[in-house]
Amino acid sequence: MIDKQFEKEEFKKSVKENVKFLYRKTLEEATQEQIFQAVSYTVKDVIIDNWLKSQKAYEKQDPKIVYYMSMEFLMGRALGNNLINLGAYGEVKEALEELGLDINCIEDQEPDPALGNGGLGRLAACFLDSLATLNYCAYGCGIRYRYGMFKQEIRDGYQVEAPDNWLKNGYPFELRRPEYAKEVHFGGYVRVEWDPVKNENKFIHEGYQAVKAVPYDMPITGYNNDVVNTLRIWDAEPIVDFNLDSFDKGDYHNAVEQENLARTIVEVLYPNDNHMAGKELRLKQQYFFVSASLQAAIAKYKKTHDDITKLHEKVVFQMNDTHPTVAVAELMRILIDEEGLGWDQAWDITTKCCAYTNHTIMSEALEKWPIELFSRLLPRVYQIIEEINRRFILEIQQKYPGNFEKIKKMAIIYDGQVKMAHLAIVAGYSVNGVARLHTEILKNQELKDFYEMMPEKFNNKTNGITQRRFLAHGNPLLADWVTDKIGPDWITDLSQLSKLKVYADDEKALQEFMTIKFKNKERLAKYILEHNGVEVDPHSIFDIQVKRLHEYKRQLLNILHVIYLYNQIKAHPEMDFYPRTFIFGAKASAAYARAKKIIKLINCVADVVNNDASINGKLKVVFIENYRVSNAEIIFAAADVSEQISTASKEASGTGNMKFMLNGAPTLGTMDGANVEIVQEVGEENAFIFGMSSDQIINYENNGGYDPDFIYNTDPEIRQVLMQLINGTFSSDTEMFRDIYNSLLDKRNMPRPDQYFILGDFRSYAEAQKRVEEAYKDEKRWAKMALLNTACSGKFTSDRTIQEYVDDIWHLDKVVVKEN
Ligand code: NBX
Repeated sequence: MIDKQFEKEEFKKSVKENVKFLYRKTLEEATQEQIFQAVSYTVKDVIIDNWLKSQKAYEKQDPKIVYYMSMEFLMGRALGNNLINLGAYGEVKEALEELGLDINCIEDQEPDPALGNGGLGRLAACFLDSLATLNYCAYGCGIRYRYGMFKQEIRDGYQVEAPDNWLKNGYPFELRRPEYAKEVHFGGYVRVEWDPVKNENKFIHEGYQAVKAVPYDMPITGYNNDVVNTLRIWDAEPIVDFNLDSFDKGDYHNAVEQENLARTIVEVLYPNDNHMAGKELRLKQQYFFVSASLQAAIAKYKKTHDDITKLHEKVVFQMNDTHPTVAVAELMRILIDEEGLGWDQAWDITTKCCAYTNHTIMSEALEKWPIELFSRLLPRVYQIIEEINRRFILEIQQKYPGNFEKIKKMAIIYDGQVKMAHLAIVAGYSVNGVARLHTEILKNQELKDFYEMMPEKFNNKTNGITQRRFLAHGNPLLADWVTDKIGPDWITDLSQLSKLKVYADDEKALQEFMTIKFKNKERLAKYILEHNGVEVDPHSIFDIQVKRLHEYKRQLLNILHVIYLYNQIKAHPEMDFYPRTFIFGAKASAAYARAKKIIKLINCVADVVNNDASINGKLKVVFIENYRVSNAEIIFAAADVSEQISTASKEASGTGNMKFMLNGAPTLGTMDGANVEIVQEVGEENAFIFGMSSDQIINYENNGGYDPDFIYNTDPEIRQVLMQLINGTFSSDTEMFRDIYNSLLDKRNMPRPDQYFILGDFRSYAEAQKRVEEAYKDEKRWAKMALLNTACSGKFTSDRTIQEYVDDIWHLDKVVVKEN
C-alpha cells in the first residue's frame, strides 16, 4: 500500500512548493541538487509523521530499548533507501519522470554520509535498518563528524585524500535537537570530601573543561511498518559564547582552550580500519559521545521510571568493538556520583546493561591507552577503572591462587596501560564474535583465559547485511525477477530465497538470471567509463575485490596473480584464455604507507596490462576510485567473482562476501571468517576455496617453520613475478616497489617475511582461479552456480543476526506502530 502522501499529484505539488520555498525558483530553474533537497524534504515530511507515531507507540508500550553504541555508522545515501522502505520508490520514480526528472540523477546528488571506515561501520548501519524493520525500539548513538571518510582521488596512480565536506549544502535528513544537549567534562582533578550524612567519601570533579554535546537525529525507517527509529549523532559546541569577560578574570587561556576543544572534537573521523593510532583526540571523541549518550539514555529512563536499580529491565548498551567501552566506567560514575548508589549496586546494574562485540583479533587494533593520558583526560573515570581492576584481580586470585601469570595476562590495567577489551569483557554480560570461526578463535586463542574464567558470557553472532539496500535498492532488475518468481516476502524474510533452488536447472530461468547479470555489468562498465575513463568489456569475467586496503586482506596476492596471468598470456599467446576484468576498489588509511604503495602497484600494473595491444584485451585491470556505499551497490550487482582472499584467521567475518553472494557471485576465497558459513550454505561445489586453513596459519605463527624464501627459490614463475616488482616492468623507478618486495622476502621484515602467507597460498590461489575459468566457460554450469549463490544466501540477512541478538542478548519487546 502506498502512503497517501505519495499519491503522485500530491507528491509533485509538494516538490514544486519546496523548490519555491527553499530556493525561490521554479522546477525548471532549479539545479539537480536543489531538486534533490526539495524531494528529500517532501519525503522527510512523511517520515516525520511516522517518527511521531513511533514515538507515541513507544511511550505507550514502554518497550526495552537497545542503544547501539558505535564510533561509526556508514549509512550511505538515505533518499533511495527511505523510498524503498516506505514502499514508495516506484511511485516517486514515476512522479519524477512526469516532471521530466530521472530519479537516479536526483539520488546521485546526495552525498554519502560516510561516518565510518568499512565493515564495522556498515554493519552498524545494516543493524539499524533491521531493528526498525523487525519492530524493535533502538537508538544508534554516535558522532556527527564534520568530515567523514576522506574522498579518494587517484593521481598518477597514487591515492590522494580529499576532505569529505558532506554537510556543505545542508543534509536534509537530520534534525538538530538542542533541547536535549548535555555537558561533557574533560581534564581537571578529583577532590575527595567526607559526606557525614551518608558516612562515606564523595568524589567531586573540579577544574575541568566543559563541552556542550548537541544531538542531531536521523530517522531510520523500517520496511513497510511505519516504524521510524533514531540515529542520534552528537555535535560539539562551546558551552558559552567565547567572551572577553574571561580575559578580565585571568581565565583567558582556559576559555580559549575550551573553545578549541569544542571545535576540534568532532572535526573528523579517524580513517584507520583495524588499526589503533593511540591519539588523545580519539579518546576525547570516545568519551564525548559515550557520556552524552548515557546521560540522555538515563534521563529518558528516569522520565517514566523511578527505580534506577531496574535500569537493565528497560535498557541495554551494545558496544560496537572497544571504541565505546569507556561507557562501562561512565555508567558507574553516573550511578555512583550522580544517582547516589553504592559501588555494589552500581556494578550490578552496569554488568546487566553492557554487552560487547569483538570485531578483530589483529593485535595492532586492540585498544590500549597509556595510564598517563587516560588519567589526565578522565581523572574520575580512571579512578573507577582502577577500582574495577582492583576487584577483578582479587577475583582472579581467588579463582587461581598463586597464579600471577593470569593476573599479568588478564588485568585491565597492566604495563602502564588501560586495556579496553579486558574492561569490556569484565563489565559486559555478553561477549560475542561476528562469525563462527572468529568466535572459536576468540574462545580458544585470543581470549582463552577469559573464556575459561567466564565461559557463560561468550557467544557467536554471525554478521549479516540488509537486503533492502543491497538487493531491493542496489539491484532492481534482480529484485523484480526474484519477486516475480517467489513473491515479495523475501524483502522481510530472506530465507524465502531458498525457493529459487527449483530454478537451478530451469534453462529459461537461468538465462533470465544471466541476462540480468549482463545488464548490471553494462551498468558498471558505463560507470567505470564515466568515472575512470577505462573501457571494459561486459562479456569478460568481472572478477572483483572491493574492501578496505589492508595487507591481511591480500589485495597484493590478487595483483601478483594478475601479473602471473599476464606473463602466461605473453609467453603463450596461443593459449586458450577467457577474457577477464580484474576490478579493485579500496581506500588505504592515510598513514599506511605500504597499503598506499599497493594501490600504486595495482594502477601501474593496470597501465602496462591495459595498454599492451599484444594481449588482445584478454586482461583488463581497473581501480575504481573512491569506493563507497553508493558505488558499492552498483559493483556488487555486476560481479561474476567475489574475491575474499584474506589470510585464514585474520578476517573476523567479512560482510562484502555476503553482498556478492546475495547478488549471485560465487566466492573465490579462503576458509576465513564468514566464508566458512557461506560455503556451508551454498555447497563447496558452488564456491572456489583455496589456501591454508586457520589452524595451519596459527600453527606457523606460534611455532615457525614458514619459509617464503624456499618458494621463491623453487618456483620460477613466482620468482619472475616478484622480480618484476623491482626490475622496471611496472615502473621505471626500480625502487618504487622495493618495500613490497622486501615485505615478502626480507628477513628483517617484522614480525617475519611474508607475514600474510602470500607466497604460501599463491599456487593454491592460481589453481582456484583456473577452476573459475573452467567453470565460467561452461555457461550453464556457471549460471546454475550464480543462481544457487543467491538462492542460498538467506542466512546472511542482518534480520537474522538482529533476531539472534534479541533472543540471546538484548531480550527486546516487539512494538506495534502500524495499525492494521
Ligand atoms: O568488522 C571489521 C572486520 O574486519 C570484518 O571482518 C567484519 O566483518 C566487520 C563487521 O563485523 N572491522 C572493522 O571494520 N574495523 C574497523 O573498521 C576499525 C575501525 C577503527 C578502529 C579499529 C577497527 N580503531
